[in-house]
Amino acid sequence: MILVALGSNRAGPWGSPRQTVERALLELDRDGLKLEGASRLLVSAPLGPIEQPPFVNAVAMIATQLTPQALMEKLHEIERSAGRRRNVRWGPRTLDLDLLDYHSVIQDEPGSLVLPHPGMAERVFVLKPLAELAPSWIHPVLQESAAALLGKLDQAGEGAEI
Ligand code: PH2
Ligand code: MG
Ligand code: MG
Repeated sequence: MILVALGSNRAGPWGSPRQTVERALLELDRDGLKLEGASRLLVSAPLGPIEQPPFVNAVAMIATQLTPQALMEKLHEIERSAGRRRNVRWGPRTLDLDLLDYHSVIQDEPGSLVLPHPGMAERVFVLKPLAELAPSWIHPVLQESAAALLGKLDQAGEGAEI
């Protein structure tokens, strides 16, 4: 299973954050990528050190023959088409596409793509849509399901449906 997290909290060439995430889902279904499923779109308060607008988040399940690195480059290309400029770390962005899991591959070499995505198990804005899409997906390192990991987090006020 290949899982991608989507997030947007700034309007761009594809429109509002919501329109941007919807368009990104279409982009995940072309050019060698096949969209196999997606969660609903959720609105969540921004997590992190910077004051910024709320995010629209979702999680998608895709299929592709691309390697993890080639897929990551493809995701960056889609981010760029959506107007993403890489500047402030964790700052507002038109589109963020994070590779959460690639067929349960575990890799963590310095300077290379880390899989599964670090920190995903602590983030309601990732686990909530993931638990909706694939509740029995197992975190390759922690060996716990998306639903179980979500159950451990405080979800108060997070991830309202839009
Ligand atoms: N992404 C971040 C930082 N903070 N907060 C929410 N709610 N959703 C996000 O997608 C998000 C965030 C950096 O990628
Ligand atoms: Mg991110
Ligand atoms: Mg990212």
